[in-house]
Amino acid sequence: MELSEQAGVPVGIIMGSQSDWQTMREAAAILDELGVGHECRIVSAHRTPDRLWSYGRAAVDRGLRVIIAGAGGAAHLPGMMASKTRLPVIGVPVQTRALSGVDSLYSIVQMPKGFPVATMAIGAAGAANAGLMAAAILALDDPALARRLDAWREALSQSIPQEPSDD
Ligand code: RP5
Repeated sequence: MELSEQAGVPVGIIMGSQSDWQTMREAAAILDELGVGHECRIVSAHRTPDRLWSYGRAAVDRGLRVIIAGAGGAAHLPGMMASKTRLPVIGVPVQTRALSGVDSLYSIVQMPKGFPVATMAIGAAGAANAGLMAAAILALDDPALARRLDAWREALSQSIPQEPSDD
């Protein structure tokens, strides 16, 4: 990855491993639906710490505005990224086999004062909500995106039936 190149997209989706993509693709799918540009990268706090550092250091200058970071187990990626950039970082705890993602959640959520991570739910729902949260942040100064997000939310509400069925 050439970090001197401009990202040209507002959202960076980063994850600790290829194995996180099945979860993190939910964030990318929501951003696709809402027409929000994003890039996806594997950046591991433990396996590629130099990549983490250079991604975080260059993030603002490359034009990124929000970072979504997903990781599992000893999930230090979101917190370390938050320590390296002032951009809002949204953390997604990836579900793990050993501890069902509670390990990921605890690794992400309990940040020390000064370096917040907006922590989502464990797993796919958390990843999708991370995409929605990133869109909501960007919609604050993007009226067209705000309208698309409102319409997305309304469509979801309309899809919920009034009564349960046996099907
Ligand atoms: C973390 O370790 C990753 O975020 C991933 O969730 C977990 C397992 O990684 P793999 O062993 O599948 O590459 O760093």
